[in-house]
Parts: sequence; structure tokens; C-alpha cells
Amino acid sequence: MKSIKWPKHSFMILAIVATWIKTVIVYHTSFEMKIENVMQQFILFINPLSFVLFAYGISLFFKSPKVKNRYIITISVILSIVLYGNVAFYRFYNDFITLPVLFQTSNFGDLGTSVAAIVSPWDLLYFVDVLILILANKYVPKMKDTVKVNVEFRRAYFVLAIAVSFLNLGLAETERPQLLTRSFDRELLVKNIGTYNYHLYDIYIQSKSSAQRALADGSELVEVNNYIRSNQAANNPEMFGKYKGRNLIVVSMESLQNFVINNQMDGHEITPFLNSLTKDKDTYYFSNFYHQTGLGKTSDSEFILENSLFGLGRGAVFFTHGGNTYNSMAERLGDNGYFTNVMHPNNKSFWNRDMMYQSLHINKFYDIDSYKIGEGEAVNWGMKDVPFVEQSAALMKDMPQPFYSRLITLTNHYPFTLDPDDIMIPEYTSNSGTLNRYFQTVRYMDEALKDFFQSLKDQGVYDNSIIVMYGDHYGISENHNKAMAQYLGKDGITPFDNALLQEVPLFIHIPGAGDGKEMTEISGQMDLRPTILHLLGVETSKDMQLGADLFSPEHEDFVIFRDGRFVTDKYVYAGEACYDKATGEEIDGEPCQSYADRATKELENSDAIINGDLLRFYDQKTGNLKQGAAK
Ligand code: GP9
Ligand code: MN
Repeated sequence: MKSIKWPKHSFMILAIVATWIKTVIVYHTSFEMKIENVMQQFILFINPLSFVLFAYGISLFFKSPKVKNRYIITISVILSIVLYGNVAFYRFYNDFITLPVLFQTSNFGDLGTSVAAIVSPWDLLYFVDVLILILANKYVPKMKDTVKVNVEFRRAYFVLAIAVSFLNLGLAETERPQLLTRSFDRELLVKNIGTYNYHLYDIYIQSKSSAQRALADGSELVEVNNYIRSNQAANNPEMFGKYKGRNLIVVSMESLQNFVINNQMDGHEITPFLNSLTKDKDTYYFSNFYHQTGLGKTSDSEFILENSLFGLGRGAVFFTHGGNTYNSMAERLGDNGYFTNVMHPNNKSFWNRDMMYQSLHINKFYDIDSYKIGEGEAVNWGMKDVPFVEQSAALMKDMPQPFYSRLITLTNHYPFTLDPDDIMIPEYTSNSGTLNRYFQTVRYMDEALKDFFQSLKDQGVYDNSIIVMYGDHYGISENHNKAMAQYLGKDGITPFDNALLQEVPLFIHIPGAGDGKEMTEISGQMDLRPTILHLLGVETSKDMQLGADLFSPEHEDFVIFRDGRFVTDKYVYAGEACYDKATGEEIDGEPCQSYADRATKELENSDAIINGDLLRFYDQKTGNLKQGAAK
């Protein structure tokens, strides 16, 4: 028989194709990834290739064919184990592996007993490419390379590998802007950059944070503690503990900015229900309240609310520091007998919530699997707000009381689309489709919130609860300044205007309060934790928190943004310039300087706590450093 003349590097090419195709098949057969369009399908198809090209390409540096082939087989074994590890993990947790879970042994408690149920003999198929390589290596000796690799070939090969990576990243960036800087979701990462690259990225993020953590010994806390204690605001004795024992319901209102409140669009009221709350006797409406989030968006707002600490300047702290020790509001309430939970009908791994909520001591996460999404009940990013709030209120009826439930709405999310039946006001007319539709989705969310209050009453949980609702972050970015200026009747949006546009509404609705009013102090999301805990009678004077009680007479009119901008009652600091708040005129920087220094200090303190995982050294009950921490 005439033997086949195999092209150069056949063995390596076989390995590349086998691993690539196997990975794509496994994506489709073993994970439930939602693929919405042809582009996503294509990205999924090419995404294993860049890593596989690099991993096998290293074999081109080996001189001995024997070593080279052995290396190729080893890589295929390792990649198969990684892929299969994810498949088995996914069967149990519906999630991809991230390094910290491998070290969180408690996760594997349940796993141990169910290994038999998770694995099956058919799983050997996941290693079929390894088998092919071993057989080829043994029985098709001609396929093996004996040629020396020339340098040009190697160079061309790696240029190709780099080109494939760029193509992949470029397409992923168009599908999901800021994927790597914001690191939203493990599923999105795998979908866009592939499972192997995802693990590299995960290793990078986790090792960076563990290095910083390893360097801290607790001594850093002394300075942070001094700063916090010297800025602490005294409690308001009239409000402290006034609503002790009530349920706490917190609603994160997606992308809701304050400029729509008590405002109109072409003669249409945008938020009739929320507007009514601004005049309601049981509601405190904070009209100078700002979001303080960074790239972590919704997750940053959750982080700030729970911890009264800033998110990070880069990435999402939910992702990068999901395994830290925190002293969350949920934990405090849990210690005070509350059943704590979050309700959000989305994939549980989005923003790494499933991991982070364990660190925040949240008892239960009602994720997408807790909801029944009927025909026509999903739009845009997922379940519509109206059925979501109705089902959530029904779930609350059966919860042990008191409970702390935190709801995260979703319909008013970019790109702000609705089904025709849900549209209640016309679009705005400007050069920004985003802003034009925004008014409509805000109007829809307002209706959902009205329904929510009614559902709470119907379920009998309204009277014994306090309801806190806040906008999580801006919805209309600076890319829409022209349209925004048109809507606001301005010539343009200056950095001063943009800073003030970061206002989001805050409502604290307390059935029976009777003395509700508009509250005008300059404040931010950092203030939520102390305010809420104090209303419920939980003392926080020893807590490591940066915000202050909004009802405290000592609450200062000063809010710091994550990027260093700030607003006080007199000044606004934005675009590295100081503005007079009353006139919007740029002024000499001097009056802003001491605030700017404090803003820097506060952001540094917050970062120090997170990067050093300092709260592991802190005993919140006594306010002392824990034994073993450096003095
Ligand atoms: C996702 C939702 C939206 O679950 O919270 O996140 P965002 O993009 O607004 O940060
Ligand atoms: Mn959001």
C-alpha cells in the first residue's frame, strides 16, 4: 500500500482541529448558552481557536519530534480535563468554574455525594480527541514531524494566531462592549472569548487580588478606622429604631435618573406614580441624591448599598473581590433575625452574584429559576418588571418575617426596548434613539412600581414593611449629550451639567410615617446602609462604613463619585475644574481643594479595605483588630 504523504506539522494540525471542534461541540451539547444571533454563533465557533493555536503552537519551539509530540498530547489532555471539569461543574451548579470556588471547599460538600450522579461512562467521549492523538502517534508514524521548523514558518504561524485573537476580541467587543474591563458574567465571557481564554483571564484577576491581599496584615486598618471615626455622624434619636422589626424591601430601579422625576416629555408625565410619592405623607423623597457607581454598574450599587464602601476604579468588585470578608447590611440584619434575600430574574452568575451573595451573607437568591416567565413576559434583557414584581410580592407572602428582600428591576435597561403592548407614551424626537426610548421604558417601570405597591397590599406585607427605592446608576451616557441638551433646553452639556445628571432618585416609603417630605441634603448611595440600619434600630457606630445616616443632623452635604468628582451644597468638582454650584460658572480651584483631598483620601481608604481584604482582621462587635492581626 502506498503510504500517504502527510503535510508538515500534520500532528499539530490534527490536535488543533480535534480540540477546536470538540470544544465547539461541547459548547452546544453540554452548556445552555443563549445564542441570539448569527454573529454570536460565529464568535462561539471561532473562540476556542486563538487559545488552541497558541497552546499547541508552542510545540514549534521543540527540537526533538518525540518531545514535541509528547507535548502536544499533554496539552490535549490538560485542555480536555479543563473542559470536562467545567462540564461536570456545570451539571451541578449551572455555572463555569472560577478559581475561588476551587478553594471554597464548602461548595464541594454537596458535590462529593453526588459525583456518581454527575459523571457517566459516556463522559469518556469528552476525551476522544486525546485518544485520536495517541492512536495517530502510535500507528501513523509518518504523520509525526521530523522536519526542523524554520523561523519564518513559526513567525507566520504566530502572526496568524494573533490575528485570530484580535478578530475574536474585536467581534466580542462589538457584541458586548467593555467585556473585559467590566467582566460581567462568566457565561458571557465563555461565550465571547472562549472557555480556555476565560480561565486565563480568571487566573489573572484572581492572582492579582490575592497578591494584594497577601501583603496586608491588618495594621492598615488603624488609619482607616481613625478616618472613619472622625467623620462619623451622630444618630438622630427621633428616627433611630423607630421602625424596628419591620420588613425591609429595597428596590433597585434600573438606570433611573432623577431628571425624569416631576418632569414631562412632550406634555406626557414620565413617572406619574413616583411623582405622587414625592408628595406623599409616608415618603421621604431625596432630590439631591447621587449614584456613586463605577464600571460595575448595578453590581457596584449593590455593593455600596450593602457595605457603604466604594466599588473599585477598575472592573467590578463583585468579580474581582467576590471572596473577601464583608460586613454587609444583609449580615447585620441576618444577625438581628431577618431572612435576607435578593430577587432578580436573571442568570445567577451575572455579575458573579451567586458567589458574591455568599460573601454578603444573603440567605437566598431568587434568580431566574425562581420565576415563571410566561409567553410574552420577557423583553430585552429578560423578565418584564410587571410580572417580576407581582411574583416577587407573592413570594414575600410566604417568607419568614421579618425579611429583607432586595429586588433588582431590569426592563429599563439599555437599549430600552419594549413590546408594543407595553408602550404607554410616545417616543421622544431627537438624534438619540436611546434617549427617545428611555422615556418609554421609564414610564413602564413606573407602572410596574405602582403595581408592586398594590401587590404588596394584596399580599398583606405592605403595612409592616419599609420600602426603599433608589436609581442604580445613570441610564443616558455622555454619548447622548446632544439629545440630552435638547431635552433639557440647554445649549450643551458641560462637565458641570454632567455631574449633576448623576443624580438618581431615592424614596424611603414608610407606611404610616405621616411626616414624609422632600429631603434636599446632598447625599449618595453610600448613605443607604447607615440610614436603613438606623431606622430598623441596628447600631452601626463600630462599623467600617463610609456613608452617614441621612436623618442625622450631622449629615454633611458632600458626595464623592467613584472617579473623584464631587458635589457639595456650594461646589461641583468635575472635569478637573471647580464650579460654583449655584451658577454653574467655573471658578478658581481653591475652595474645592480641601474637598478634593478628602475625596482622594476616602477613595483610597475604601480601596485599601477591599484590596487588602482588611475586614477579615476586624471584629465589628468590639471594634478591635482580631487576634493575630498585626498591631
Ligand atoms: C443584570 C442587571 C443589569 O443582572 O443587573 O446590570 P447593569 O448592566 O445595569 O450593570
Ligand atoms: Mn443597572
